[in-house]
Amino acid sequence: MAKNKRQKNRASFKKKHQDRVRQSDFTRDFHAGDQETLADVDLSERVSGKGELTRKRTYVDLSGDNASHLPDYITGRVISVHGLKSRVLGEDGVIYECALRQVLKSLNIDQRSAVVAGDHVRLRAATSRDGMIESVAPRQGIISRTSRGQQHILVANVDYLLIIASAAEPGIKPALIDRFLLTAEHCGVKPVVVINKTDLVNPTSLQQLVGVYASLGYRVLLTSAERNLNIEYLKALLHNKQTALAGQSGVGKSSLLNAIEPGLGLAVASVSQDNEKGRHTTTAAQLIPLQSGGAVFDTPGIRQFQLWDIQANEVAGLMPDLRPFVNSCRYTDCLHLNEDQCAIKDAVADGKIDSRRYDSYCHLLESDLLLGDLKN
Ligand SMILES: Nc1nc2c(ncn2[C@@H]2O[C@H](COP(=O)(O)OP(=O)(O)O)[C@@H](O)[C@H]2O)c(=O)[nH]1
Ligand SMILES: [Mg+2]
Ligand SMILES: [Zn+2]
Repeated sequence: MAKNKRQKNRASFKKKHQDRVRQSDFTRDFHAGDQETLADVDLSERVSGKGELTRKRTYVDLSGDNASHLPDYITGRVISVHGLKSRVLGEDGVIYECALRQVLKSLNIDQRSAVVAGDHVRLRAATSRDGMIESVAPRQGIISRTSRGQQHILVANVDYLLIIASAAEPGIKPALIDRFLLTAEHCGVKPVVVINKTDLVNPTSLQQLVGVYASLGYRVLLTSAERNLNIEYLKALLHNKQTALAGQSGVGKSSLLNAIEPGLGLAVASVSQDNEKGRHTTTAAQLIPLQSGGAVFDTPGIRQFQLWDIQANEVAGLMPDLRPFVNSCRYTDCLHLNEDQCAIKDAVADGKIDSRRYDSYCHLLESDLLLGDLKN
């Protein structure tokens, strides 16, 4: 049976999650003239003190309703959710298979995702391995996707979205990176771009792309899991952070994690066939605690991520390079596609906006958000 005296543990558990988070509108400070080096981007203060307050609130909720005198309550973190069962890593280090209290199921918490990977919960242990989730703390930094028009939260309480691409095999797809960046902006989660497999290309071929992202204030990290390049840097980045991974299959996500923490022993080179018969047939996210502190979320669902509630006219505002121009178009409802006297198209023509980024914008708008509308 779990014990009663949990206060101390609870306090130390809390500490891990007090990292400051990014102010969601930090990129507003961006000016087209700011040319920052990669190192500057990394070191610059792009976070605010907002996180500490909000995160503290999370814990007041966990412990603030007379839980302390009730026996056998344990706080924990949801590792994964499978149907009605959740695996929860308790503060005592035990993994509990948990059911969800009926009242929670019926509560409309964040649009039907009653409990998701990454949630901080309080559970009542029934046995040494089973328990019942009694409450879910308010969430920070959620990443969600849409399925049949409904929002599904994939992970909760994340600090970073680590967007992993590969320089080759598969070749780099900047439009996909842009799409994930938009996801991060929209979800208010700080993005970091990792370009792996740099051992397969001449690094100068990446310079232009990396330069554009760096100038937008996005942190970019060039890695090679194979050659152990920048692995220590990545490790330091993930230290004590809650990080969701995004990136297509084969770019080296598992390889990078294994390089950071060899003990993880994640399967490498898994192909999509494996997924169909393998352990994780669904898009269920899984939390992987790191020894160094912090955790990584393997989130297969992010691959099919859809921009669930972004309006077409919001997209430019979520792109830091387009944002400064959106209010200068002739039409207030300008979508910056075929309209005349469009400040964004002018800026592209003047070289103030990278034309590839603008192409990404157009593609995203036409393929994802407007669907067939434009053709009618
Ligand atoms: N050349 C090279 N190959 C890599 C690198 N990282 C991973 N790979 C290979 O890429 C394949 C896919 O890696 P994996 O980690 O399973 O990718 P995931 O699907 O994103 O998890 C495997 O064959 C790895 O050995 C790298 O930095 N350089
Ligand atoms: Mg993998
Ligand atoms: Zn316009």
